Amino acid sequence: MTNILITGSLGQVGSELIDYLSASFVGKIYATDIREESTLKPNSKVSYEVLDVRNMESVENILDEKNIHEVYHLASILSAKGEQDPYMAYNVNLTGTINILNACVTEDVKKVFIPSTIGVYGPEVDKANAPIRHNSIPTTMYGITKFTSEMLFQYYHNKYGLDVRSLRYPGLLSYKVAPTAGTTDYAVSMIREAASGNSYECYLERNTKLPMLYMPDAMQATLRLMTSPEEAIQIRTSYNVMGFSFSPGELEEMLKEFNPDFTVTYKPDFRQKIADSWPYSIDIQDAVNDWNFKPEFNLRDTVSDMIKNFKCQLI
Ligand code: NAD
Ligand code: AKB
Repeated sequence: MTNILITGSLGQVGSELIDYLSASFVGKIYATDIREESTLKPNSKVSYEVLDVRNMESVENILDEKNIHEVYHLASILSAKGEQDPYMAYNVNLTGTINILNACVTEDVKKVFIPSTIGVYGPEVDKANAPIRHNSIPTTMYGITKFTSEMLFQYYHNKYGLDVRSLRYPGLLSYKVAPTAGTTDYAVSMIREAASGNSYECYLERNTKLPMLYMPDAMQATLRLMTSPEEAIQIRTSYNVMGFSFSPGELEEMLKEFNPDFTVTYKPDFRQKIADSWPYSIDIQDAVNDWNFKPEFNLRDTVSDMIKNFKCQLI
């Protein structure tokens, strides 16, 4: 029996990860978030609790009271929201993360998953196939907090033997819970509007290419990383993972194959600068070699599956 705690569980990733974890683990899942009301669908293995990860005492108490063995720490302020409130992003992303790491050591938690992001790269990085180890300095508060967090993962592993594992997710594409706080969110919105028969106004330029991954592949990668033997995990900062890269213009062209009347206008805002600081593809070879990362969806299959599911939601 494995008791699992998830922080930030009501977000785009958490609300999907819960289904994957409850299907593959025997035990209890404690889903938490700062929000008072749960939006999760009923599941006998899952109970919901309010938890603000900035509060160290609350973090320690819940790990102790619920006898937690594994933590999936997803609570975070993403890139766009982070630029609107950098101080909050610092507190949630860095204070929250060190609270989790420290409490996992004191409460003897066995394993921790904490996602990182392509936001750890800065504008000087090689844009194509960006390497895991890099010297570019991120220019967003989100990137600064995630880059520092990666160093904390390695520090807690080396100093305390804490089994911290991490993936640098690229932009995640999904249809269940809408992303609201990031820079790559445009892609989900554009696909949803095309499926709904609407037009779309894009806040990034037509040619801005970014790495992406479909949610089922992100979830498979997360489970594969977390169930791999400890000795297989060679990277203790964070592994790069991605499925494919595209620009808003390329996505628009593909969506026209599904809806020939679909139109997009381009009106870049502050998120353009964030996107310009990120690479358009990242080197995934370590994930392939160490624990057999193997994404299955290409862009066309992803778009087709998302359109089908968005259309079902409209009925
Ligand atoms: P999200 O914004 O959809 O969800 C984050 C959740 O954290 C929200 O439900 C929010 O209420 C909660 N939260 C905020 N402050 C909190 C606090 N103080 N205490 C507890 N909960 C709090 O984000 P997501 O897309 O689900 O991201 C999950 C993780 O994956 C993050 O670490 C993010 O950096 C990473 N990631 C996501 C993407 C992506 O495309 N979605 C890409 C790269 C990395
Ligand atoms: C964002 O755009 O902030 C996220 C991410 C790539 O980390 N989707």
